[in-house]
Amino acid sequence: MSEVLTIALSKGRIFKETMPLLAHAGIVPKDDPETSRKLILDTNHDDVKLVIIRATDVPTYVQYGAADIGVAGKDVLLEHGGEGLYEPLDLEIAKCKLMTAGPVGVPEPEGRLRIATKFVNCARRYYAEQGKQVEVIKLYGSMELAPLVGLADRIIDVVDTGNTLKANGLEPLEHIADISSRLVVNKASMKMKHAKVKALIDHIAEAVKNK
Ligand code: PRT
Ligand code: MG
Repeated sequence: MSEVLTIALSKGRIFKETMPLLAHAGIVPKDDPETSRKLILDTNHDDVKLVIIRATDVPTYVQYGAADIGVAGKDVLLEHGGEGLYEPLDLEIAKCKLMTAGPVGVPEPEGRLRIATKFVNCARRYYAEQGKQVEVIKLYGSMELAPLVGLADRIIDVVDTGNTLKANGLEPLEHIADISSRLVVNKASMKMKHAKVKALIDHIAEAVKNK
């Protein structure tokens, strides 16, 4: 059998928005991860498999070569650091913005700010660039709650419509980065499986351009 190409994806918006791009490359999964409990999905090609994992785990799988290719949000890549990965293509999907946010109309308090976020590396980097002293508090979800209960002065999260912030009495403040999902490739796979990887990147690039 020929060498297998493994593609790492998360369920939800990334899976949904990546499927048309993969379809353009002739790749169609045999199961739907929203209804199947399988973590490894076969496709119409015997030599292409999809692994379905948490969004934040995609760079790790690709970095260690457990997957050859992955699709990850730039937010996740900025936080991971991108070590061991090539990032050859912006897929222009799952777009949003990485922002700071805080309670509506509440000015920044004096002294050391408390920042709640799951993006702790991004937060440290951002405030260091601003020359501000901050305490970064790591959370795994529902960041919007932190300022409401006095856990933090500000949060850093991805924002799309802004409705989640608004529903919780928060407003977006500073723009840190524009976010979209990127194709990432394991550095060894890029060499060892070059023809296959290159063909896939080219097909997907064409699909992105024609969208
Ligand atoms: O959900 P899970 O904890 O498993 O992981 P995840 O949230 O990292 O995964 P997923 O699938 O929700 O998001 C995958 C990627 O989609 C992220 O890494 C981003 O690059 C991108 N993306 C695009 C978003 C959003 N838009 C988005 N709106 N990721 C999350 N959100 C959340 C945000 O955290 C907030 O809770 O949606 C809420 C804000 O949305 P608005 O429209 O109310 O502003
Ligand atoms: Mg989510």
